Amino acid sequence: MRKSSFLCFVFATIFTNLFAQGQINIIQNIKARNILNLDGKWHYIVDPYNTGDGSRFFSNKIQGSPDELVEYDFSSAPTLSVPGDWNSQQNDLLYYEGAVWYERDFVARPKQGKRYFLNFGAVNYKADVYLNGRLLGTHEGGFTPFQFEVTDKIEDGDNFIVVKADNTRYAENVPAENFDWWNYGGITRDVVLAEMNETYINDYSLQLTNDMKNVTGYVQLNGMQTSQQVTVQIMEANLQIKIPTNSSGRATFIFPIKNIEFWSPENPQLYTIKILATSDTTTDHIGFRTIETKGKNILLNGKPIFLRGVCLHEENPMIPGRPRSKSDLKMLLSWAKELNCNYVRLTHYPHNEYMSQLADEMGLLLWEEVPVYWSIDWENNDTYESAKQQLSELIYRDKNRASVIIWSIGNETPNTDTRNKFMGDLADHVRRMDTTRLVSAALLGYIDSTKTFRMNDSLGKKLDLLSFNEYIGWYIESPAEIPQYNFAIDADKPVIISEFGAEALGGFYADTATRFSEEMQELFYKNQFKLISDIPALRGTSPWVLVDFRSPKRLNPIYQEGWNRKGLYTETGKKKKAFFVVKGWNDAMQKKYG
Ligand code: GCB
Repeated sequence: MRKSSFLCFVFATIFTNLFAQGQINIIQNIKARNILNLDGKWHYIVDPYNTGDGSRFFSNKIQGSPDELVEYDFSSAPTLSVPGDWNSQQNDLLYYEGAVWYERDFVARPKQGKRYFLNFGAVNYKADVYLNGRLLGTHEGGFTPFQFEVTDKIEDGDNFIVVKADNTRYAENVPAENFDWWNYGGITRDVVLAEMNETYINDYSLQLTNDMKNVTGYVQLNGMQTSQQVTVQIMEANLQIKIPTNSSGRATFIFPIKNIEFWSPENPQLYTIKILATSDTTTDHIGFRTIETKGKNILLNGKPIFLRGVCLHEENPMIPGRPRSKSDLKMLLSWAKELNCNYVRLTHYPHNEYMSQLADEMGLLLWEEVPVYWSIDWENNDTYESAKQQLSELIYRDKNRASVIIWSIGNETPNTDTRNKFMGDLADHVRRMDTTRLVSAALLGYIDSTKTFRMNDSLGKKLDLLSFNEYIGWYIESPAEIPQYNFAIDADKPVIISEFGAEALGGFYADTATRFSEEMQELFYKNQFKLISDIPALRGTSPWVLVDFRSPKRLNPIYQEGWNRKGLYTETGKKKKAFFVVKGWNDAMQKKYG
């Protein structure tokens, strides 16, 4: 790279602060740092009666002499793989909900002048984390990352971490007690220890401005040396800007761009980003695109698009449970690609961060969501704070991913005043954090006596998209009756059907009037696509769901056996007949919208 050819602009006075990050303080893209990976086998003790706090499991005591009474012992306890849920690793833990204590030893050689951070990708639902017997802190929310600084607690030599993971469901949690997926518990994502300089690059954002002429964003340092010179480079485009940070360690910038290919599903172009401060350097891969709505259209890089989507749970169908590696997730996204999708709705909670990185690389647009699902304790301020925190952690983590175009603040919630206040405030919060993406929620409509589907959800006003779930032909009558229905959706904004689907047990063939047959599911989609084609503002569909997934609510002993069978693929990756109907629709929409 010829440095002399870099365009260089001194710190511009015009800048936009696109991300106000609130309280979150996590190292951005930590995997690009000098890390010790702490995945692998962790000892565990199942603690259904919550004995561990009183018995001080966190001190990881080893019996010193034969007469000493210690009623637990991690060193001889069995192990679980991390990342991974406990339910899918031990038969007797399949339905377990409660506390499980994890322990792992590691050796560290902390260096003078360095700082150390322990980072968890996710623990479901509540995690109490201890290092060498001392409490580092507690995190709630099962699907977002958190971190603790351990500089003054880490030992030279042997160390141990103890985590109490508790997936008990409570009415005031987010999600609350009732949801249609498996409550997989445990340390479900990676654990790493990062070594950082005293002052390091903690966070950054790079976004294309809506006029597509500039890149704008910020760099945020953490440490004592707050005033530094920072350089941001977009390597393959030979662009860079040099800027000073202020006394809070923050530099905000905007600079014109040249030679940038915009990111899209057809051309998922990513650029190598280097950020160089005096005391630290980091890298990332970022794509540049714009997303907005205009009347009934969704515009990607200024051009109308149709979202050819599908919904997805974060579950590995082959070894039912949370995916344990990036390749598990890649398999799922490849299946969506086979369906000719350009878009995926990641339901109903923040998925693994690899998902948005893979979507960036593979060219898939994403809807990301927080588990404000069905019935939540709308009047409880702690519940609101938890939802807000989970949303903030998700936005903070994924703000540099071009694939992410929609933040969803919830799914199928009742149209009541308390919910409208709760979710209305969440929508405002998203807009304060990120002005570059769309805000949505999967809403519910109603059907009147003339079999007309209508929307009157007052939350709709706060959202950029009118998205709703509908199950005409499955929960309401049967697929053969779908033609009797119609939609009266008079929206002045893009309409997305965020869910519609029917169950079929893969390999069960019968006539179209037989529940759980592949033929009935096939007819459902044929008739649905005819029905929804009449919605003038329809700009996206995400059938429910890509793959059969586990749910303790699905109890039919012949067809379900604990599985929600609305997948277009079976749990072993076999395409059902309906797959081809959905693919046909996606092919047709591709022809129409390009
Ligand atoms: C829904 C929910 C989804 C369920 C699905 C179903 O409306 O949003 O989480 O799994 O219906 O299969 O009933």
